[in-house]
Amino acid sequence: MPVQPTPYIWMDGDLVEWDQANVHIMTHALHYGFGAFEGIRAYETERGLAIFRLREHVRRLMNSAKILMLDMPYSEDEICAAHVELMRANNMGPGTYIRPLVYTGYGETGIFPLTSPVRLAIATWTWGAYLGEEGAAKGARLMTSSWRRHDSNAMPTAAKATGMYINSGLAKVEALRAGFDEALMLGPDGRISECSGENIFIIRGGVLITPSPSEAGALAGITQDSIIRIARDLGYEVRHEAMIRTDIYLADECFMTGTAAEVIPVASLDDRLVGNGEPGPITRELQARYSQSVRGQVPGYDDWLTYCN
Ligand code: PPE
Repeated sequence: MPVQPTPYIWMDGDLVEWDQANVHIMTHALHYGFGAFEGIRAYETERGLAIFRLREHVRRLMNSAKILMLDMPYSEDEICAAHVELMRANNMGPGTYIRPLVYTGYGETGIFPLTSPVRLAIATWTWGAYLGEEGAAKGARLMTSSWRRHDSNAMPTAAKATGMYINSGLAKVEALRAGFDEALMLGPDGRISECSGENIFIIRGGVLITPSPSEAGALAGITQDSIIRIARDLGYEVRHEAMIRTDIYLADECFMTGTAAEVIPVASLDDRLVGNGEPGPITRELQARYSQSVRGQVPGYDDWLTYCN
């Protein structure tokens, strides 16, 4: 579905009208994929709209820029303030998704990226259920992709870099064309890394298991981190462990986490039902608790929210 325009896009310090927010065709990042982005959500709370874990997202954006050796032209505080400014200017409401993007702009041409100006833009739009309402409610059907996730010595897997998403895009197309909802990606060693845009958890004997992002070459998900904290606060044991695909076939429960996806149960992998194929009770509990926490309805997680009013 096309994005519904919102009034403004923040571009290099200015609020630019949506239709005017263009770049030149000679923009370096367009040719070589040299950029990094974030996906952030904002939720309605009793105290008004709040951005979920804004500082952690901005920090990860700064870290991605550092890995790419891009000289971020703004400080962490300035970028956080720009997000709030744009949220207010666009008068955003529930279901808001925020996309900051740092990239090499129009300057010199050629692979060497560091002579291009570094640009920063932020867009907001309303984004509903990532894999559809049905995915969130009934669970997603996954397939193991024939595309391997990046080797972290070929692509810096700790960075959320734009060009790296060719890999996710190929896997997603393969999965959807084969009639599935999402792709599970293995790392170069054959162990489970992550999905095209989500981290993965299984539950076995009441214990939550998720691959360590560094070991699995997966993005260190902020939702993954939030779920680990929520699960531990609820008294569950959570472990970082390497996983192979049969661990999912034989798990009691399985779910994916991501900012856009939030918490989505996994119904099956490669046509093997996970459990009985229905979202499991712990997945349901965590899904509900996450949904309440991001909306400021659970005491103890207030440090996660940046209020926009
Ligand atoms: N792995 C990948 C590859 C990934 O892109 C994301 C986020 C995650 C894990 C989860 O990270 P986090 O959002 O911090 O919990 N994917 C973003 C992009 C989605 C898109 O289609 O674009 C997102 O969820 O915003």
